[in-house]
Formats: sequence, C-alpha cells, structure tokens
Amino acid sequence: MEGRMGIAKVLILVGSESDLGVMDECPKVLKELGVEHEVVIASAHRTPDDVIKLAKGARERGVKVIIAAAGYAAHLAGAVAANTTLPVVGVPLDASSLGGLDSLLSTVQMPAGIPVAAVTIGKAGAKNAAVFAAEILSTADDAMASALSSYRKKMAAGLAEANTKIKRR
Ligand code: RP5
Repeated sequence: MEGRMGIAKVLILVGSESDLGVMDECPKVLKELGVEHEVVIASAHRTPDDVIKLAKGARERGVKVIIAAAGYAAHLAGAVAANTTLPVVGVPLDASSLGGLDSLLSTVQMPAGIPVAAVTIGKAGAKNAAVFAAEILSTADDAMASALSSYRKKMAAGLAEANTKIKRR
C-alpha cells in the first residue's frame, strides 16, 4: 500500500496493520483516479491521541475527505468524525468472528449530529470509499468529474468484454 505524505487530498486511516491487505483496494482506486492520498495506521483505542491529532489537523493540511477503516467494534470513523468537520467515510471490515456485522453497525449507527458515511463491508467498501471520496472532490473539480466518467466507462467496457468472451465459448 502506498501513500504520499504532505500533499494528500484524501487521508486513509486504518485501525491496524492487519487491515492493510483488504484496504489496499482503496489507494489503488484513488491512484487510478489521480487523487493524492496518504495512508496512516491509527487506532481509536491503541493510539487515541494520534487519531485526534490527525483528525484535528487534517483540514489545515489540505485534506478534503477522510476515509477510516476498522474491524470489530469499529469506533475509528466515529472518533475521527468527532474531531473534524471534514466528510468522513467509514469502511467496516470483516475482522472478527461476526463477519463484519459488528463493524458495520458500529460504523453506520452514529448518533445524530456527527455523521459517518458508511460503505460496504470489506474490499468492496474499500473501493467504494475511494470512489465516493473522488465524487466529493468532483463537486469542485471538473477534471475529477471526467476521471470518474472514464472510470465508469472502463467498468462498462469490462462487462462488454466479458460478454464477448461468453459468446465465443
Ligand atoms: C480493529 O481491530 C482493527 O481495525 C482491526 O480490524 C481489528 C484487529 O486488529 P489487530 O488486533 O489485528 O491489530 O481495531
């Protein structure tokens, strides 16, 4: 997983090193869309001071969207949202014996006033968080809107190609 410190528009926080494998999809998609990003491991329970510092300093550093991914009782996204007014996208991860339902509920059920935009559990959520962050950026960036259009066209082309292969069988 790669990150480019200092110039990131999207800050990706993961709760543990063990989340990096699944979350790898997120920076991959951001890279494809040309979005500057950085990845930091920060835990809401093991390194809570770091989480607060990262969340509080993000806007000043030029970050526009924060993605926070965690498993189990996933309070990372909520803890981040409590410390910034930037949009926070939460990715619930399947890390425990509950298959991600625990983190899904922890991420999506934020009390009123401090929102977290929750996406799909796991890899699909990692991708969707990246696309959603790019969509937020595209509201003030026409080049990003074009990149998103191309991304969708590429997906559609992938399906057309799969159909051509089926016909050849
Ligand atoms: C969560 O607990 C992390 O986000 C991870 O998904 C899970 C397990 O973490 P480790 O015990 O592997 O560090 O906080």
